[in-house]
Amino acid sequence: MHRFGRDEGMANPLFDRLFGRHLGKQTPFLRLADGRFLTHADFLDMAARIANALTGMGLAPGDRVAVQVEKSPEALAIYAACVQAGLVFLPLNTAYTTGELTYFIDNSGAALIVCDAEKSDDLLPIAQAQNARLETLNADGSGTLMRLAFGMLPAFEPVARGEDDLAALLYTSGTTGRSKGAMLTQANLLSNAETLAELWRFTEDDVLLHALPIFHTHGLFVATNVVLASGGAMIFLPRFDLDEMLRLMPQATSMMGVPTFYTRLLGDDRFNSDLTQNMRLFISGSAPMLAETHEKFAARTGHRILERYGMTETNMTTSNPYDGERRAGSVGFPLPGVEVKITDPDNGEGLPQGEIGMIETRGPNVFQGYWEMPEKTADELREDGFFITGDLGRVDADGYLHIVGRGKDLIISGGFNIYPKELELVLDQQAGVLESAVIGVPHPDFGETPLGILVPEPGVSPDLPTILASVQEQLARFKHPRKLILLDELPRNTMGKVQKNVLRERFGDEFTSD
Ligand code: MCA
Ligand code: AMP
Repeated sequence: MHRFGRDEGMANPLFDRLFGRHLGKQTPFLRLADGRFLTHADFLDMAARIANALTGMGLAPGDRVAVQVEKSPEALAIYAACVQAGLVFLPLNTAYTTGELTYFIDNSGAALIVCDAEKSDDLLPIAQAQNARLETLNADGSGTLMRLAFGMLPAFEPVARGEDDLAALLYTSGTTGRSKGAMLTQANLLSNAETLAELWRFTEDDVLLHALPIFHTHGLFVATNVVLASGGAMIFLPRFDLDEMLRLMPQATSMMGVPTFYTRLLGDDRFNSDLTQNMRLFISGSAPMLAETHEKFAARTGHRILERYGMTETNMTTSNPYDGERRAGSVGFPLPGVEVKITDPDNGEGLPQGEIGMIETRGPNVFQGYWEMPEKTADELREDGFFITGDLGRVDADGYLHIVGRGKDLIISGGFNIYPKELELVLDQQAGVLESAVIGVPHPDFGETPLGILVPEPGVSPDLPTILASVQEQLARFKHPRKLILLDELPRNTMGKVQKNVLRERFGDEFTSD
C-alpha cells in the first residue's frame, strides 16, 4: 500500500509534500550562474502564475503539456505548475528534430506545446493539426507563456489529485525504434523522492550542483525532487560547462551526474581536493561507471562516488549505501520498499543468488504502463507488478547488484539512450545502402558511441556525407553515428540474425585506440 492519497487529507500529495511545504519561505532555492537567486517563495509565485495561465487557457486535469525548452527557472516552474494544476508534464529533449517531436506530440495527444520561439514556426502546423495550443518560452525566460503568466495572480489553489493520478509522461525509446510514453503517477515520483532524500541524507543545508538537463528522470526527478523533498537549494546551471563546474563546486555540498561529468572533471588538472572540500556527496548514474573512474576519483578527491541505478520506467531502483562500502562496479542494494530479483530471461523463473539473469523490479517507484500501448505494457510489466528492465545483472554474496550487460539492444552515450533500430531504419532507406547495423563501441568521453556499418548495394558506392546529412535532418544530434563504415556483408548466425558481438569485437576500438 502506498502511504499517500486523498484519504490522508492531502489535496494534492505531490504538490503539497514537494512544493507547497515551502510556500512563503524566503531561503534560496535556485542559485543561478550569474549570482542571482530565486527563493522558494519566488519560485512558487512563478509556478502559481503559470498554473493560473495554464488553467486560464482551458487546460483541464489530465491534459498533457509537452515542453521542449532550454533549462531555466521558468522551465522548472512549468513542472511545478503542472503538478499544482493536475496536468501531466511531458518534458522533451531539446535536441529532438521536428520529425521526432511530431511523433511525441501526436502520440500523447498533448493539449499544449511549449517551445522556444525559434521552433514555433515548425511546430505550429503540428499543434494545429491536433487542436493543441502553442506557447513559447525562451532560454532567457521571455516568450508568450511568461507574458501571460505575469498578468496572473501569484497564488493558485492546488487541484485535488490522488496517488494514482498521472503526474508525468516521459518518452523512452524502444528496441523496435518506436518510443513509448512511460506513465508516472504522483505516488511513483513522491515515494522515490522521499526515499532518496532520506537515504542520501539530504537536508535544508544542502546545495546541489545541478548541471544535468531537466527533461529526463535524472535531472528532473532524482535531482530536483530530492532537493525539494529536503528543502535545500540548487546551483542551477544551464548545462555542463567544465569551467563553471570548477568555479562553483566550492559553493556546493553535493552533485549528481552521468559518468561523462566525472571523466571530464578528472581530465582537468585544476580539479583537486581543494575544490571538493565543502562537498559531502557525489552521485553517479544513467550509465555504467568504470571501476577505474571510481578509483581515480577517490585518489584525487578523497570522496567515493555513490553509484545508483534506475530507469525512466522505475525511477531509482538500487543505490550504494550512504554509510558502508560503496562498491565500484556495483549499483548497490534495492531501495527501501523496492524489490529486485534476477530471473531467467527465457522463462521468468527466479535464479539462485550469484547467477546472471534479467533484472526485474517491483515497488511504489514502478510506472503504470506505456501510454496507449497495452501490448507493450503487457510485454514488460508483469501482472504481479514486476517490471522487466532489459538489463542483465547478478547479486554478489553481500547482496550488491552488479549490472553485467543489457538484454536490450541499446547504446548509452553520455547518459542519453540511443536505440540502434531507430538509426538502422534511417540508414536502410539511404540510396545505395542494402542494409545496415548500428553498434555501440567504447568512447573515451561519452562512454559508448554509435558506429554505423553499411552494406552497399552490389556495384554501388554510397555517398557517406549525403547519408550523414540525411540522418542529421531526421534524428537528434546525440544519436548520430560518429562514423560510418562500409562492409561487404554482415556476419550472421545460422538463424540469419546479425551477430553484433562479432562486429563489436572487430570495430570496438575505433575511438579508443591511439
Ligand atoms: C551532446 N552531444 C552528444 C551528447 N551530448 N553526443 C552524444 N552523446 C551525448 N550525450 C553532441 C553535441 O550536440 C555536440 O554536437 C557534440 O555532441 C559535442 O558536444 P559537447 O559540447 O561535448 O557535449 P555537451 O553539450 O557538453 O554534452 C555532453 C553531456 C550531456 C554533458 C554529457 O550529454 C549531458 O548532460 N548528458 C546527461 C544526460 C542525462 O541527463 N541523462 C539521464 C537520462 P556538435 O559537435 O554537432 O556541436 S535519465 C536515465 O538515464 C535514468 C533514469 C537514470 O538512471 O538516470
Ligand atoms: P533510461 O531508459 O533513459 O531511463 O535509461 C535507463 C538505463 O540506463 C537502464 O536500463 C540501464 O541500462 C542504464 N543505467 C542507469 N543507471 C545505470 C548504472 N548506474 N549503471 C549501468 N547502467 C545504468
